[in-house]
Amino acid sequence: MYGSEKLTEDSERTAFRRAEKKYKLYYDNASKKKKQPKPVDLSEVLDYRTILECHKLDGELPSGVTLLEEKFSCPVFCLENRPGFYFLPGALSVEEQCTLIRESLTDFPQPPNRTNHNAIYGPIHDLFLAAKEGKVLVEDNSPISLSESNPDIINRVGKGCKFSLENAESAKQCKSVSASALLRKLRWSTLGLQFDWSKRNYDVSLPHNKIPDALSKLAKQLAKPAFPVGVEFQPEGAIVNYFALGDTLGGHLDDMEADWSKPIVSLSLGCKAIFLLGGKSRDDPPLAMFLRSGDVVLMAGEARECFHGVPRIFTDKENAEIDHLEAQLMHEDDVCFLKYIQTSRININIRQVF
Ligand SMILES: O=C(O)CCC(=O)C(=O)O
Repeated sequence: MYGSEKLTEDSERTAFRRAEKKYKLYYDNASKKKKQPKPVDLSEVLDYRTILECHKLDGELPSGVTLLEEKFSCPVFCLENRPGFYFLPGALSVEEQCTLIRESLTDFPQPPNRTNHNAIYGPIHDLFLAAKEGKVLVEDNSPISLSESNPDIINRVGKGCKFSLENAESAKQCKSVSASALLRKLRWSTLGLQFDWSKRNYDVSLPHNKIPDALSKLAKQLAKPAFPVGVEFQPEGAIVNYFALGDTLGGHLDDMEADWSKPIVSLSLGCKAIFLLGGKSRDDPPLAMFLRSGDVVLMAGEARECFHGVPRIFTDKENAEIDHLEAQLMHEDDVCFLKYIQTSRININIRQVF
């Protein structure tokens, strides 16, 4: 979750912070022409896809990695020194990934679900459609001159202001920000029980819908490896994180749910990322692992007490590894989703709150 930890001088010195810095995107100043990402050594990043391929060939696994018996619908890896952590490589079909990408951009950010834009702009309906249609978000009853019409002005507008989505032409005399700029700045939306980031807690009094049935059913199925037979996951809340190039999710704990024996079910969509799984202290050196589109992570029990974060996403053709999505989202109705996901990553993490 965002905003749970401040970076102090001390945290700069922890093993977790050092790993974050190692993998974070920095640019090479040496190159005068195009900005070039600084090369990073990825040799220590665990790659469960390769581990699985090798295991199929020779039956071997790296030390400390185990594979659960084949009683689930997909392979499930565990780590001996991180009980409660499960990695399900490629657990989502390409079709499931595409459906979830579409929903994450259209349905999931719809009110009453809240997004990071709520605090400034109030609820925004149909943001993705508005971005596609080139609309702008305009403050009602507040004409300003054209020369002032830039995103800074919007940033100065306080809480509780009313905005509406208009065509660019009719917005010329008002404070405005383009819907496509807002879409690029969409960082999170919340489904089901709404999370109040200022109090870092769930606020059950906020209007909310149930977690969509299809997502709930999928999460129940995926969560099975983390449950004893006969006990079922009850999805009550979810956070959808949207990452663009250079975005990171700092090391944190997800500690606001009542029962930590219940897993967080975390789905990866779009560009490949590096996930850091630390220990109970920031001083414990974290393990780095690749998260690709379609991978699923479960964190339950002791793993719920482990710091984790995302220091890097890869949006370049070679490293993003989204060819399968590009092939599937070719239809003209899907081009807008494809364009978004070619430079983005979406994470949906589903929780049982009580
Ligand atoms: O993006 C991810 O894979 C992790 C997300 C996460 O840790 C969170 O939202 O708490």
